[in-house]
Amino acid sequence: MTILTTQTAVVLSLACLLAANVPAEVSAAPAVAGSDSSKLHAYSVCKKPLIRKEWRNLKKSEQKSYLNAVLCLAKKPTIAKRSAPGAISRYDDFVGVHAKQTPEIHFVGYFLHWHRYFVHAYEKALREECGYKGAQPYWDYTYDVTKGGNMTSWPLFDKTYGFGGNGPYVPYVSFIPGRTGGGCVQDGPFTYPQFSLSLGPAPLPIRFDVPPPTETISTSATPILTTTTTTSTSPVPTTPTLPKMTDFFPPTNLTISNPHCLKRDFAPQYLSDQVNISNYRLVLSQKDFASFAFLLEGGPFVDPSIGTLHGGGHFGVGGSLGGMSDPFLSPSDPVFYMHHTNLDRVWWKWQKAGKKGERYRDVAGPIVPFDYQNTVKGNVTLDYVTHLEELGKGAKVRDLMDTKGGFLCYDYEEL
Ligand SMILES: [Cu+2]
Repeated sequence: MTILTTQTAVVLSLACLLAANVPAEVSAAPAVAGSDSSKLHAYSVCKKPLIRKEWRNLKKSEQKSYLNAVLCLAKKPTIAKRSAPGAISRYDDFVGVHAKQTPEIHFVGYFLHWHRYFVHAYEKALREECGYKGAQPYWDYTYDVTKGGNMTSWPLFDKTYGFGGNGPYVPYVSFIPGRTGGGCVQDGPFTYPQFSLSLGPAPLPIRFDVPPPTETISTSATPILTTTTTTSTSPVPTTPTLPKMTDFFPPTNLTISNPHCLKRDFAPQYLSDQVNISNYRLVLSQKDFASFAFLLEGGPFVDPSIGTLHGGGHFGVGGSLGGMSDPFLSPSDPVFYMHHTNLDRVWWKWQKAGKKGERYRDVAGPIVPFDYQNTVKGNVTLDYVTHLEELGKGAKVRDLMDTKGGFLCYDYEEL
């Protein structure tokens, strides 16, 4: 046990404050490097974590101030012109940085870490640039899906104390069953032109119809990461062709400014098939990070009969034509942050359930997207560095493991 002198404590608190504004490399991380992470909180400089709450647990005044802060961000000028020259607002910056990095940050071992850092940067911008006093909230869709009812009747989509509802129905053939919208959001705070997006939309048709590489789909009910490789009779070893995000979805030209509305395309049946309580429990029951993250994120290698929380949230709200369903531009919909904060909560919950803090240092999964068998490169380690372009400097995976590790300082309140 380390006993801190008052002076050391002051220095550490200052370090915590500074850590919120400086790159993670200079945060308190070295203090835990190579140490037992079960003692991580003993070394932590996070004394007053922000408490992230479920949307319906916020007071009406808190809901209003959160929504107003998002609108404020959409009115502030961009700072991410290098990554996304077409960005106009600070809100666009987040859409642009996500879009730019989409080919590298999904279906990799640091998918959850990157999105944890990204949501943290967004929460920080809302607080520091738009005067928001609270923490980033989350949306527990499993709760709504279990209760049932029309999606537009759920608190998150309330037109006064929520994010507004669906777009009007637009006919379109897609693999998302039972989609009900597709047009511009009609009510609530995020209607056009009050809320205007500059980047995108992606060219249609979005290629949802591209079949995944069938030989690598696991058909087991339990996700298995050691999928068998196809045997080749050729004496020359060949590098397997891994899928790329752009095989499935067209990237957007980020140099063009094109002010447009936010679209939603609710797919209620799809949502409840994907994020129901049994899939939620299956994710949380995984024993190691590789299986947990693999199943939570979903994708073409996961048995399609198993729902995914990540895909469910995106396509359940975005259908085929909504902002949430474009893997590049999905932060176009402010609901993106409610969804990814919920995924972060699920990870937080899973980490907390580990013995002796072992899950605060458990990381795995490929560096190269879809390279689950490490045929191209190895797995992500605690020293792997990721960044957010203009929105956040390099941070080690190690610094993003614990929500109260010092660089990050927040906790969750559950329903
Ligand atoms: Cu993403």
